[in-house]
Amino acid sequence: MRTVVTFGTFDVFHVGHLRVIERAAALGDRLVVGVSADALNLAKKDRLPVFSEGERLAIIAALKPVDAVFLEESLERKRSYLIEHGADVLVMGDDWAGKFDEFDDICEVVYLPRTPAISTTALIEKISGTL
Ligand code: C2G
Repeated sequence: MRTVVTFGTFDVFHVGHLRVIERAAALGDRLVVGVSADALNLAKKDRLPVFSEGERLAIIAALKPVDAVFLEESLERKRSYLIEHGADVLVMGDDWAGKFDEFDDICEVVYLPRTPAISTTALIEKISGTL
């Protein structure tokens, strides 16, 4: 049983999120997703996500390729999350390329290319512009 773990905010869920989840799941037998907490986003990005952590966890947990979800409360706890969830592979988008190589002593680290031309920020701007 090869367990894949990935992390993300997944706010205003879109097809770029879906594609990375599908590609992550295809790298193993079981996919566990760490969804970043509202407080973590506020601290790191200076704004709260549009959808709350409870809503984002519910959306991710309902996806067919996802076997389990957990709340990512601290960026500094990645190593313990990986151990706790039995990661054989850590998958991140290539916006994080090289940033998690330190975990290659406990699991394989894979960076996947982002889906072009779609982002939560662009969607928020597009929607705000139409109101
Ligand atoms: N993604 C993608 N293509 C896009 C947009 C996003 O492949 N067009 C991927 C990202 O690379 C990431 C995942 O979707 O793997 C979630 O993206 P974000 O919600 O932006 O996640 P982020 O805020 O970078 O994660 O420990 C990391 C934190 O959880 C933050």
